[in-house]
Amino acid sequence: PPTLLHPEKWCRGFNHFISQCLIKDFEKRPTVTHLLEHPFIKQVHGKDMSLQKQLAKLIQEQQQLGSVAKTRHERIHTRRPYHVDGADKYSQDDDLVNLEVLDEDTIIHQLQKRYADLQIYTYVGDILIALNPFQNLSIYSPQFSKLYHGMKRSSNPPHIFASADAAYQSMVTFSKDQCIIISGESGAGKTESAHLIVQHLTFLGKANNRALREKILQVNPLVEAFGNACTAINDNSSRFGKYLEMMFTPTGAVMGAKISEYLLEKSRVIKQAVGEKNFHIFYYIYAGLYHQKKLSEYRLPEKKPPRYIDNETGRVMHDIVTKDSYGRQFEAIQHCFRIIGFTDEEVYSVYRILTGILNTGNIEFAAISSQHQTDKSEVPNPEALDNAAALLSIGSEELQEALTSHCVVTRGETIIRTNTVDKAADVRDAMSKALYGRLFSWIVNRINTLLHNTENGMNVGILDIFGFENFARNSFEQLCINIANEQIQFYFNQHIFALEQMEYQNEGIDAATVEYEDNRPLLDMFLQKPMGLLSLLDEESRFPQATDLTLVDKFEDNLRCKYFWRPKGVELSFGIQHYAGKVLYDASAFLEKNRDTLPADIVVVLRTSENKLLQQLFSSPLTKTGTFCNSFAYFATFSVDTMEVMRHPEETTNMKRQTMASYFRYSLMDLLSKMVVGQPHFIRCIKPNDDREALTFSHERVLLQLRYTGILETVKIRQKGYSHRILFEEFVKRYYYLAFKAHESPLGSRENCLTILEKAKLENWILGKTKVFLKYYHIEQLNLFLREVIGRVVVMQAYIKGWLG
Ligand code: AOV
Ligand code: MG
Repeated sequence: PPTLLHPEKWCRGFNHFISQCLIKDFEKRPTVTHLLEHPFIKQVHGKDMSLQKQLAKLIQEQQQLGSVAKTRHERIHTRRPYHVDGADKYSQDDDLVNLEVLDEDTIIHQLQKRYADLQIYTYVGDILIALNPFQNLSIYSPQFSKLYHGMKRSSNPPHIFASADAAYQSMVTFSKDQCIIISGESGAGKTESAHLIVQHLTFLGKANNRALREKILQVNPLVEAFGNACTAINDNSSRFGKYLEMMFTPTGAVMGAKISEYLLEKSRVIKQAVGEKNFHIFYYIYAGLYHQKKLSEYRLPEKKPPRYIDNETGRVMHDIVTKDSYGRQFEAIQHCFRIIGFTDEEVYSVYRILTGILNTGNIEFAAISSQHQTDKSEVPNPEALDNAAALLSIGSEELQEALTSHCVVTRGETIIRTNTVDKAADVRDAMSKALYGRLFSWIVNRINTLLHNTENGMNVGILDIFGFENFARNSFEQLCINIANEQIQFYFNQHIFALEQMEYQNEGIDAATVEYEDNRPLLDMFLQKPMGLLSLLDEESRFPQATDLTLVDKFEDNLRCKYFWRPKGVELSFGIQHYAGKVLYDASAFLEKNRDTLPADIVVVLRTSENKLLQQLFSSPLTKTGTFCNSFAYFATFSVDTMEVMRHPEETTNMKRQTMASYFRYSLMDLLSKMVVGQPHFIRCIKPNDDREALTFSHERVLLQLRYTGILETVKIRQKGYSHRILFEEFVKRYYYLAFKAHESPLGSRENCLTILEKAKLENWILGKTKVFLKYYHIEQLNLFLREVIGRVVVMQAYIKGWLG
């Protein structure tokens, strides 16, 4: 299809012509005959045969496209494994809002029945529920992308492609940024869903630029190799939050991508819980080098993997030798790097740093026992030190120095102090964490530079964070992860319940109120200043004498609310009643993890590296300098604390020494600020069982998730409420084509809204004082109607384009 201007812009240039033909004369998409018969066109150049041919061809093409899609659609439809009713027949079961009896039992029964039929997707109005199938389904092929392309929602069973499609269509139609928020607990299927959305969006945003499409499809696999790992819950668990923005031209062709990462769980690099693993990339690279017989080049041992990745003794080596899946993954990653556009030199540097980290982990420390110096340590295995230094391209003596001693400046004098064995080991691990964390950020930034497009456009953002976690032992990382989920749940509540009900009041509309579980008090307990949990943590981290125990005491003294408790008998633990359930945290190492200190001595040494990339990683303090949007009014609906941060972003970002808590807080705000600018679409992933088994539906587990995500309440509000509220002006601006001529500029008045609504033959809407209140399904109806009209413009436009040559 020809590149076309947005109809609105285009119409202004051709007012006269359009006003003649567009709305009045062509009620349907015009055919060749229609167009050629039109008096105006006849008059202008009825005799120009070449133009007529061109036009005929164009329209034929369009019609063919339509019919191809149609036959394919029917073919797939009848073949579909999870299809129940006849083609095109809308199944009442597809949307929980159609339920007549509304209670937990009915909802869960419905979901269970659908799940047994492998219908994993179900709508709640405009929200999609996705049950994890724990098996591969054949419903994600390009044919399915075609099937769901621009279709009326009711003509196909619910699907994640339909949700992606809705976001895309909404972006193109209204030139507005969109945001798809995927939530659910760990292992519920968020990351898989995010992949499917990217897949469908790249399909929709077909640019002529195939290379770009290929690149975008490689972003997730690459970033996830570095940011995902095997946990006790999920073999491919995201250990960072990811917001991927796909950028499109005004006509909807994909033109770039940008990724933001949040809070990588760096501590995993140095230690993993029993049954868990390090980040995937370490196994990939170790296996890859093993199979390529290059281990010695990277100074890695052949018999026994480095300590950082040998959590379960023997197991990893066994996997590497017997299965080649890691090795193949390594090749896949090399491929990703190449396709996205990393240079060979860069990739080589990345490998050197990764293997440098693995070697660093093998450096050991032992106490030097002399009479005078009991707190001095040395490295009993200097070969490990040499190996690490060699791979990081730094001097091994300097490295040893920086690990086993540190400089203190007292009264203007620099004194060198030695490190104890424990301290030296901490410094070593801090260095590994810092190396990995900065490398990860660098990779993300590099991808952004390679895929970024500065041209004006619109985007669809896809949020995929780490899901709510409750392990046998929960530490600082779980706390951060769970607070982030708490915030996403709050965002959902605000959108679905709070804002909507507030508007009924403001606009004098009588719509039933729906009670919901508000987690704001909980969020305030975490985020409030100065007495919230994170602030208390920061405060305690400033005292050198503080211990994890004094920290928990401090929590207990200050957090006096029903969400916090301290179990008896276990000193270092405390419990939180999260929205998604009770979690018991173990506060050991909280202070240290929060301080996240990297001794200056290490930074100084790393800066001397001959590896240019490594030098760059440590050349500037790594503080995030994201941009904040200015929608303060919007943020007023978030927690009090959010507003504070929004007013003083510099305070948080320029903190000289960032603690993890303040960085976390900042990240969260940065993420929200990105999300709120787009129109949100929600996808709720649900885990049907804890055993990762296909076709197993645990009534109890699903019920729990339905409860804490507030699905029942969501169904209620979608049934009774008006999910879309649009200002009169905005409404007229958006939909005036439906009732007015293109060159007209109707006022954004109540009357004009009424005219449009009547012309569109909608029912069940309400007009408030300043806004039109619509049901979720109205939006689709209006948009389809609008697309039909725009379709007419597009044909005309293509014609005129040819006409003007
Ligand atoms: P998560 O992202 O929600 O957890 P994932 O998306 O990684 O969960 O899903 C976990 C596993 O479930 C995947 O590795 C697949 O095996 C399976 N799965 C999920 N969705 C599908 C699907 N649509 N089709 C087939 N298999 C699926 V975490 O990142 O842990 O919060 O931090
Ligand atoms: Mg994930």
